[in-house]
Amino acid sequence: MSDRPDFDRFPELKAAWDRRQFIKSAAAGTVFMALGGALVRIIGDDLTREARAEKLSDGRSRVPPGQKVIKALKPMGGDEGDGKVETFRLKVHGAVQKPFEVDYASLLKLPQAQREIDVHCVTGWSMLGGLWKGVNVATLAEAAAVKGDAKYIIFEAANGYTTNVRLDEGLAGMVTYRLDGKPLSLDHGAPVRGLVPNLYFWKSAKWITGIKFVREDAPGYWETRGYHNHADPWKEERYG
Ligand SMILES: Nc1nc2c(c(=O)[nH]1)N[C@H]1C(S)=C(S)[C@@H](COP(=O)(O)O)O[C@H]1N2
Ligand SMILES: [Mo]
Repeated sequence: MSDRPDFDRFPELKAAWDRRQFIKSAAAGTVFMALGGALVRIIGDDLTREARAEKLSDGRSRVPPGQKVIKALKPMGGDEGDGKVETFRLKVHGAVQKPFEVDYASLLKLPQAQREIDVHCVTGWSMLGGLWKGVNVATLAEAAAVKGDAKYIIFEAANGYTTNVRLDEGLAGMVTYRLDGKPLSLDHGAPVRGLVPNLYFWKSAKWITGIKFVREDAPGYWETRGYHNHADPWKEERYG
């Protein structure tokens, strides 16, 4: 190869060169390493590599920069609610003409949605292609007759957790009680959690209790603790 340095003259460049070749072949997917005389194939991270090549309809890579694809959600903790369908209530309120509250049975009587939504955790993992069932935020907004001057949505959860999103981005979300056909487990927000696509996963409130439409933005739990106010994974808006 022509750009290979002359290692007799520049021995200090050898390590960097080897590393570069390694990274190039890793990007191509297959890595062979000489180990004690034998060529050993090192299995790359196929899930991440394959998904990286996929494009969303608007041309963005399906996997945002700096993310690694994993097969299942990781429980990331938080101050849990009681997880029970019997006590579940969701309040839809704020800048709306018809505020209302639904229990679990009433939530199931609203028009239901089933959507494939990728999630991206700020700590660096993504889970792609989960099939989430629930009710679209847009459905709840319509039922509540959101006022024209509402600009943001605050998702409210058990024990005071909140997260703020722009109105249009929140309206693209849902409240969900089922992932891949199974009820949510307690650590993932049972019985119902928020789910906001295209923003880091902390914008998806577990153990949801309310959706509040507001005129003024109000940074939430993580947003007031150093996380980015907007949280676009493709712009790596991780920290504020
Ligand atoms: N109510 C509530 N929702 C929450 C959180 C929380 O602490 N409390 N943590 C957020 C963060 S930081 C992440 S990464 C995701 C994690 O969801 P998971 O535990 O289902 O993976 O939930 C988000 N929703
Ligand atoms: Mo997180």
